Amino acid sequence: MMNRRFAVIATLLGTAGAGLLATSPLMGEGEATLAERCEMLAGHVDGDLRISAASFYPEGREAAGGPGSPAATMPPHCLVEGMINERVGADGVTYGIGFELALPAQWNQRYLLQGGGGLNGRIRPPIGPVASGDSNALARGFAVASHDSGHKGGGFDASFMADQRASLDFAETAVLRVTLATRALTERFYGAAPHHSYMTGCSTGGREGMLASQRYPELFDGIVVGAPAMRPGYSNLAAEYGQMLLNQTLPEGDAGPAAFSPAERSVIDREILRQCDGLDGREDGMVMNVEACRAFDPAALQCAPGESTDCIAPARVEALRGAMAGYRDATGRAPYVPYPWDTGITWSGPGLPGFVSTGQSGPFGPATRARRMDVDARLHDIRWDASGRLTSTAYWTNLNAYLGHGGKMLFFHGVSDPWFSAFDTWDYFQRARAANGPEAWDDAARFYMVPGMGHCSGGNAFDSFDLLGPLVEWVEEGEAPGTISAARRNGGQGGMALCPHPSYAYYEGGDGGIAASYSCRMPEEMD
Ligand SMILES: [Ca+2]
Repeated sequence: MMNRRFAVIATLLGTAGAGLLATSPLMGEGEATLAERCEMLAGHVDGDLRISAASFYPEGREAAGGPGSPAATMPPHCLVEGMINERVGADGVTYGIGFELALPAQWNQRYLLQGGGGLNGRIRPPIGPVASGDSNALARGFAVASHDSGHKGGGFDASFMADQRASLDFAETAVLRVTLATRALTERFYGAAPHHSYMTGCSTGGREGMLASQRYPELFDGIVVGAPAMRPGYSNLAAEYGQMLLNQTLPEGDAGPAAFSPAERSVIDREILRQCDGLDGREDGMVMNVEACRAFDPAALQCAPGESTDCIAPARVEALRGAMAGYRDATGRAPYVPYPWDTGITWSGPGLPGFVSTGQSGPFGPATRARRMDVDARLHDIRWDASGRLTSTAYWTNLNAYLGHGGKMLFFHGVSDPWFSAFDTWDYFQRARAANGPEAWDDAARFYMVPGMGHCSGGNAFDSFDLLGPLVEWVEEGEAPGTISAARRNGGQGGMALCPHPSYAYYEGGDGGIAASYSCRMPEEMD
C-alpha cells in the first residue's frame, strides 16, 4: 500500500503545478478508483497546507467515542489527515491547525464542519455526531471535517494562549481556515464542489457555529448550535456564586465547601415536579413547559418551625433561590441570566453533576470555599480578559449577511445544563430576533429546549434527536422545521416531542411514549 502511495505521489510531483489533481488524468471519469483518488491526496502541499496521510477504508472503520459522542461505525471513506500553518510558536512549542477530513464513498454532495469541544487541542473523529439522531452526518453521505483548533493539548489546557497565533486560531480563525482548506480538498477528491455547506457543534463547537454565523457569514448555509460556550467567564462565575451563597449557610469553623445532601436534593426534585410536571398536561417526570416553570417558588421547600425532615432550612432555601437567580452587580443589573428550574438540576449520574451544588470539583478545579465575593471586581476581571472578549459570541447579533444568502440556524440547549444556562442561549436568540427583525429571524432560526438534558447530552432526557435533517430540508427545500421527535440516547424506552421554544410539548392523549401524542403549544394557551 505504502509503495503504491509513494509511486502515485512521485508521478504527481513529476507533473507539478497548481491544480495538480484537478488536471490529473487520474481524475478523468472512470479512470481512477476512489482508493486511487484518496492516495493521490497523500503528501499534497498547497501553501501552508500539508497533507500527512490519506487512506481509503473500503470496509469503513470504527471511530472512537468521546465526550458526548459514542463510538460509531464509519462507512467506506477516504480519511485525509493534514496540518495548516505548522510552525514553532513564541513559546517554543510546535503549533498548527491539525485536521481530519472523511470523504465517504457514497457522497451526498454536501460538506459539514464538525465543531470541537472544551479548549479543543485534539481532533475528534470526523463523523458529525451532534444533533444527528441515530445517523451521523458521515453515514448520511456528508464530507465531514474535524480539527483541533490550532494546538495540541488536554481538554482544558490553556497554555497555548501564550502564543498569539494559536490563541487567535482557537478564538476564531481555525473555523475559517479549516473550512476553506477541507472544502477545496473535497472538491479535488470528487471533482465537484459540494452544493451546500453545513456546520454542527455543541459547547465549544456551538460557540464555533455561532462565530461562523457572526464573523464568517458566507461560509455556511446551515448551522446547528448546541449549548454554546458563548461567554464562559460569566457562567463560571454563576456556578461559583451559587456555591459561595451555600457556603454562607455553614456554621463557623466548617471549612466547606457546602453541599446539598441527597435528602435535600430529592426534596428539591419532588417540589419541582409538584409545581411544574403537570403544566404540560402529563405528570411523567418531565417538565416540558419550560417558560411556565420560571414561576417555580422555592418557598415551598422551606422547613416550618420545628420541622426538619422532608424540607430544607430557610437559609439554604434562600441560597438556592439566589444561586438559581444569579448574581447582580452594584447597580442591581443581572450581567448573566437565571438557571431554569428543571428535573436535572439535582442530577448526580454520569456526566457533569447538576447545577445544585454537590460540593464536588468542577471542570476547572475544586469548588470554592469562599463565603463572600466582590461581584463587581470579578466582573471587571472578566470584562478585561482579552481571550474571553475575542471568543465571546454573546454580543454580535447583526446577521444580515448570513440571513441574506438564505442561511438557517437551529439552536438547542439542555434545560438542565449545569454549565451554560439554557436561558442565556435563549436570551441571545431573542436579541438576535430583535436585531434582525422578527420576519427575517423567524424565516431563519429556531430554538429547541431539551428538558432534563445536561450539557450537550445525558441526564433523564430525550437527548437523541435529529436537527441536521430538518436543517437541510429548510435550507434546500424551504421547509421550516416544527415538531422534532426525540428518543433516549441511553436506550431507555419511549419518545417525546421537542418544540420550537417557547412552545412546548403538550400531551394531547394516547400513548405518552410517542411524539405523536404531543402537540406544540404556546405557554399562555390554556385548555
Ligand atoms: Ca410533564
